[in-house]
Amino acid sequence: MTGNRTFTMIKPDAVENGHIGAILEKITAAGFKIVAMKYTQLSKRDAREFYAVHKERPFFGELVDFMTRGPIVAAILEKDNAVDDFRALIGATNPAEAAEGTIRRLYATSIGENAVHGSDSDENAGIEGAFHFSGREVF
Ligand code: 3AN
Repeated sequence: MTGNRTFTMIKPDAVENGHIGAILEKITAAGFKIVAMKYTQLSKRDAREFYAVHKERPFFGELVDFMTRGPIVAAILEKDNAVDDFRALIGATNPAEAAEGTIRRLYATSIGENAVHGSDSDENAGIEGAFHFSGREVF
């Protein structure tokens, strides 16, 4: 059985480029309900913890610098089959390979600065949502 929640961030590049409104419009038009949302900025410590699975990758330092350089929008989204449907809506990690009409194809500039995050499993959706929101805010 697949879960009905996922977690997203509109990343600093998309915020800087003025795409918050357009991205939220795509998300809600695709049938996702926004369960919780906040405009915030990650500290280096937050970003290192959030992306800890990537800490051995060569781009880790770059990823942490990028994710902390400006504000983000963090949100928990609800829809049937939320994780997979949201990954389809955002498109491939590399915007050059992302399908036509996907959020990354429309708004991302590179593999490193790719506009949005989407959880890759139900388990990670729960962990990532809990990282950014307390139970009181979410339920
Ligand atoms: P996704 O975000 O599509 O799940 P992951 O989990 O492979 O992709 O990568 C997490 C984040 O790390 C990406 N969103 C991107 O910002 C960054 N990233 C991935 N690959 C690279 C790369 N080759 N160079 C720079 N940053 C990268």
